[in-house]
Parts: sequence; C-alpha cells; structure tokens
Amino acid sequence: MNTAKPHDNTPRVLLVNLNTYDQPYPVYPLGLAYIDGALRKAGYETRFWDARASRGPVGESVAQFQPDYIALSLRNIDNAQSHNPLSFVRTLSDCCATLRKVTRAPIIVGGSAFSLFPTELLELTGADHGVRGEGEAPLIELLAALRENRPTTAIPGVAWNETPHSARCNKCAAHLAGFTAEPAHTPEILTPYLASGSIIGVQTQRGCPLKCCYCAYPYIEGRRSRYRTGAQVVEEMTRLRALGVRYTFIVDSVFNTNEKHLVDVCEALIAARLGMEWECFLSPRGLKREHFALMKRAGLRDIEFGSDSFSDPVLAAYGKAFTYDEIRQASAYATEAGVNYGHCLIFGGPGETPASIEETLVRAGELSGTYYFATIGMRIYPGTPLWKTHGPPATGETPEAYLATPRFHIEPPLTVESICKRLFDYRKTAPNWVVGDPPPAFVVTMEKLRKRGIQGPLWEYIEILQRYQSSGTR
Ligand code: B12
Ligand code: SF4
Repeated sequence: MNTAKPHDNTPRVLLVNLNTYDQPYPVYPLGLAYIDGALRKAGYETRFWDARASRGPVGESVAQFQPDYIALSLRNIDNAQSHNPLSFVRTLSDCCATLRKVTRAPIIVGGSAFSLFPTELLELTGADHGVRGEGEAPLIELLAALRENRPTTAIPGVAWNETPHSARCNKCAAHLAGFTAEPAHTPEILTPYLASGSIIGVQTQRGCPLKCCYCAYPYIEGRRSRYRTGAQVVEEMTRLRALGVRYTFIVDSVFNTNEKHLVDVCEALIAARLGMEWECFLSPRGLKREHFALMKRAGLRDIEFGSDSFSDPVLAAYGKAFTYDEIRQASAYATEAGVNYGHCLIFGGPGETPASIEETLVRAGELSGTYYFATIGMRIYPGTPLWKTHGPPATGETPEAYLATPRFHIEPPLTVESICKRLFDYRKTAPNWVVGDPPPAFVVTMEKLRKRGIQGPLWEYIEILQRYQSSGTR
C-alpha cells in the first residue's frame, strides 16, 4: 500500500472517470474537466485516469502519481432503459475497493449519478466523502478543510459517513453555485475520445427552472439559471478548435431557457467565425423563426427537442410547458432554417394511454425529415414530482430499492412489453426512429467515420443502418 504523501508542497489530486458506456457514443468527461480546471486554479496538481482513455489500470496511476486525494466521477447510475436495463453502481464500488487496496488518500465521489443518490452511494461504496451537484467550489472547500484538519460536515453539498453505514449529505448552497473556473481540456484524454466517436460537450449555462414531472436535472444542477457569457463560450470553443474539435454538443439541459442568453452566445459565435458546428437540446416553447436563423448562422447543425409526447393531455400530465402546436411550429422553423432535428419522446409516463401513443405515432408520421429518440417508461428519480407520487414517499419502499434496481413508471394498463412491441413494430417502417440505443453497428460506424475526420451526431447513419438491418426488431 502506498501511503499518500506529497513530494513537495503542492497537493495532488487524481481525477478518476469510470464511465465506459459507449451508447450512443463514448461521452467525454466534461464534469471532471471542470473539476480539473477548478483544482488547477486553486493550486492543486492534478492527473487524469480515465477508464476508457488511459493506459494501464488505476492502481498504476496511483503508484506513479502518489495522490493526496482521489476525485472520482460517476456520471451514470444506469442506462435509463426499462426494456434493457444496465446498472453501473457496481463499477463504483469495485473501483473504490481497488483504490482502498493501493492508497490511503481520501476518496471523494461526485458527478450527476452520485448527486441523485449521494448517501446511498456513499454507504454502499465506503468512499470517504461525496459532493452533490456542481462540484467545483464545494470540493475546493472540502479539500481545504481536510488539509487543515477542520470539520467538513458544514460544507454545502458535501456528503460524509456519520458512521460506517450511515451517511449524510448537506443541501447545496447558492453562494457555492456558478462557473468558478474554465474546464481544463487535457489533450491526452480529449483526443482519444474525439477519435472514438465522442462529441465534445460545451456548457453555456446551468440550472433549469421548469418542473417536468420526471426530470432530475433541476435536482442535479439546481433551479436557478447560471450563465456563461458568449465571450466565455467562444474562448472555450477556440481552445477546443485548436485541439481538433469542429463540432460540439451544447450540453445545457435546455439551450433556450433565456432569449437574451441565446442571442448573446449566438452573436458571439457569429462574430468569432470559428467555423465550429454544434448541436443542442431545445424546448419547443417560445421559439421564433428568427431564433433558428440566428442559431443556424452561429453554427447550429442538429437539434434534439425535448418534446416527450405529441399528445396534449400527456404533455400536460408530464408537466411540460408547451403543446403539440408549438412542437409542430418549432419543427417547421427548423426545417425552414435547414437544421437537422429530432424529437426525444417518453412513452408510458403518467397520463399515457394506448390511444395517446397512437396519436403521437400518427402525428410523428406527419412531420417530415425528423428523427425520433424514444424512451420506454419513466425512470423514477429522487427530487422529482414523480418520486413523490410513485417513489418511496408513495410506496413506503426505501430509496436504496430505487438505486439497486432501476425503477420506471409505466402507466397501467400499458406495460414495458406492450409499448416495446408497438414501437419495434412501428420502427420496421420508420427507420428514422431510435428506440433505446442506436443499432450496435452505429458505434463501430461512428468510430470509422471519426477516423476520416467526420464529426457530428450522424443520425442519418442510424437510419441507413436500421433500414438495412435484417429483422427490424431488437
Ligand atoms: C448532455 C447529456 C447527454 C448527452 C451527452 C452529450 C455529450 N456529447 O456530452 C447525450 C444525449 C449523448 C447523453 C447520453 C446519455 N445520458 Co445523459 N445527460 C446529459 C445532461 C443533460 C448533461 C450532462 C453534462 O454534460 N453536464 C455538464 C457537466 C459539466 O456537468 P456534470 O457532468 O454533472 O459535472 C458536474 C457535477 O456533476 C460535478 N462533478 C462531476 N464529476 C465530479 C467528480 C467529483 C469528485 C466532484 C466533487 C464533482 C463532480 O461537478 C461538475 C461541474 O459542476 C445530463 C443531465 C444534467 N443536467 O446533468 C444527462 C445525464 C447525465 N444523462 C444521463 C443518462 C442516463 C444518459 C444515458 C445513459 C441515456 C441513454 N440511454 O442514452 C446516455 C449515456 C451516455 C454515455 N455514453 O455515458 C443521466 C445520468 C444519471 C443516471 N440516470 O444514471 C443524466 C443525469 C440525465 C438524467 N436522466 O437524469 N446525455
Ligand atoms: S425536462 Fe427539460 S425543461 Fe423539463 S425540467 Fe428537465 S431540463 Fe427542464
């Protein structure tokens, strides 16, 4: 066992990314890049160990770098698919056990998945501390407290073990939220991701003020919006451009939460003439024709609309703040502006019926040139209205039960099987539909095309692959 001890006065933090899930493509660890940027700014020496991009096991990095602290990121708890569930919790406990054998450095866990079940995951893995939500400022405070032997239990967002099997977690605080540092993009990590099909993410804002019944984003990121300026976004995209990135994914929960922000970012990108193309999530709500024209000039190439359903009663039950008319209108503007677009749909949530599914499918057939990304059932996440109505507060079960086995709401009389059957049948004549993951061959195709320098989501290839796949079923 290596006893963690600094070689000089600069404290060392090993950043560990565990995510190797490759659907719809490997996702570059942007959250950890932000943590890296904040740590470097605060005077820490950092090194990245990435389960996908690094050579050698994590123990080797520990032995070489001799970190004083380990900052471990867990992005996904599971793949959020009711018909094909995959849990990633074990990866975290296994990694913590491996690290425990080779170092005494405190293990601090964070990330979107950790933020959903902080106390449960801390108890399960025996990590020393955790940080819920935005990690930069709380982590810096936590590390300072650990170095100075000060108590850590009053730091907002921080989770700790009260006893070995009883963890606690503080609420996040507004004064520790916001962009405190620019993300540090390490070429040794970013380049392999780019080569293996990843679309590098850029974040322009955090927080969503809306309350869709199933959505954990406001719980992870907070409800209050925090924005970066257009100039900051351009500065980051310029750095990415120099690293070979020509297409980015704006990872904001919703890019159009605020018209002023949308205009600021787009105008800055137009003025900078970076030649960078991008994709983003948009809400169909409140979008005007001129927004599409502006976004297109700023490099927008592909849109994922968070539409959820094409049936108005279902949209209302899901807590969406728009109607199908707005979806149709936004789709028409996207077509007119010459931007590719797809609609993300969730089948089987509260209010869904066999008839509302048919309504959505009929309307989907009426929109031309669209892609559809369908999810079956609604994953029940803590902090959401659905958690209150269909989670532990309603069922009396423990939150652990919802972590150990991914739980989904499917509105009776619908079942996972009945929705699957309907959608997979429908997809036989609609190859522009992706139900769950894209076809496995897509990841391989992406990697080949990336090697030829092609970037972007390449939805058209999913359509081509599905058109030619023999059976048309799962
Ligand atoms: C954009 C996005 C996508 C895009 C990614 C595009 C891209 N090219 O990057 C796409 C659409 C491809 C995608 C796919 C998936 N996604 Co997604 N995605 C998101 C989204 C909206 C933003 C993620 C992001 O980049 N945020 C910006 C970064 C900066 O934030 P962050 O990673 O959370 O990091 C911050 C904190 O978490 C923390 N932090 C992070 N690491 C660490 C480490 C330490 C030590 C500390 C202290 C703090 C810390 O500090 C960071 C900076 O503040 C989130 C929802 C959300 N609002 O968080 C879901 C989310 C991450 N996705 C989720 C899921 C499930 C998936 C999929 C499995 C779904 C699917 N079946 O397709 C896949 C998996 C992809 C993969 N290969 O891993 C879940 C994960 C939780 C869960 N349920 O398991 C989320 C939270 C959404 C949800 N359902 O609640 N996703
Ligand atoms: S689904 Fe989109 S709009 Fe609704 S709460 Fe989540 S991030 Fe906000």
